[in-house]
Amino acid sequence: MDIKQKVKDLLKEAKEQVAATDLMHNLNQVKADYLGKKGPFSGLMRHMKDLPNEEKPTFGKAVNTAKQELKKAIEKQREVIKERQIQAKLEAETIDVTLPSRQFRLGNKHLLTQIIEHIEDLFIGMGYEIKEGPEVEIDEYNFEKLNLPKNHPARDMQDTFYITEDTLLRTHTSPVQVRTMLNNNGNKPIKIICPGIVYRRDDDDATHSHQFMQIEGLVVDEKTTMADLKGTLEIMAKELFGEQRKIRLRPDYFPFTEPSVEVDVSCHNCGGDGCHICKQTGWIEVLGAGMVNNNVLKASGYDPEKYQGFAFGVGVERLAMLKYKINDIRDFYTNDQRFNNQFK
Ligand code: 2NM
Repeated sequence: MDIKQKVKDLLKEAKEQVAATDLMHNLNQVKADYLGKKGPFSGLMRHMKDLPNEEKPTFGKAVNTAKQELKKAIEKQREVIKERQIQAKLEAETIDVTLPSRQFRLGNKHLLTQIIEHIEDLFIGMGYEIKEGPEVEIDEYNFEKLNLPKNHPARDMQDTFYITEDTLLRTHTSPVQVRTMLNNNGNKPIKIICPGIVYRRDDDDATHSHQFMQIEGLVVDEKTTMADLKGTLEIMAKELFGEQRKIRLRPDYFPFTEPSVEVDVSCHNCGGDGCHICKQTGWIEVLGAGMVNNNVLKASGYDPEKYQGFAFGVGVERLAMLKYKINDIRDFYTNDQRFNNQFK
């Protein structure tokens, strides 16, 4: 067979192989197979010695030209493979900008948060500041400075989670008010609202929780009276339960206030006529309050001869339960969306 034809056939076969290759590493293999030292082109070159001298240059040239052409074909195919890979990647990563977006479900604030913010807004409107403080407190601020010395019988009123002998989970937010008074060096008026989580050692049931939320208010100023307290609580009662509400104060006892009162609001359900909500009395007990005990003022650096104060405390869950007729306090904490979504 004509040796030049052999070169042609080999080149043709090799080019077909190259064109049929669509993976880069296969292409490299084809290149090595045909153009390597042990490949067919090298084999042909070794035949050169059998040719007549005058044919050698033409033959050598033909083989080299064929090799060059094959190399070119391989590089061209390399580009083709690269381009295909890019196209495949682009197709795989295509973003369809016409697809509808994912729907984010917007949640809503927890009912307790809503009520706290409502009360905060009301009091901010009356010139109060919001103060928060730590939930882990020292005995001194939670009890001692609130006229509840160690072994005081009233300490039994609030069963406490102790962490050490002197540190505990606060049983009310009053320690925030103590901290505020102490920071003022006894010579600045105070108007604050202190919302937050408090803890009591209770067995949980429908109306008790070992953890709940409280809002306490404190006003300290010169010439602060019980009338200021009553007017303030009336505004709060009307804001929360309706413009028609009335309040009444009944004597009570708290160690941190003297005198102390229990505050009833006329029933928002029956308007005061008597129903099952107010147990036929027309009144519902909603909060405790009083004039800040002189011992409390003194313990936090205020001179009771010059300053007086009033304070009140209200349980946020209880407010919510009354207002929305919720009969299990645990519904606030279990995050059942069927409950939460009712208060959008
Ligand atoms: C209540 C009832 C009565 C109260 C007292 C104080 C403080 F720190 F000023 F002494 N803060 N809150 C208070 C008074 C709280 O909760 C039922």
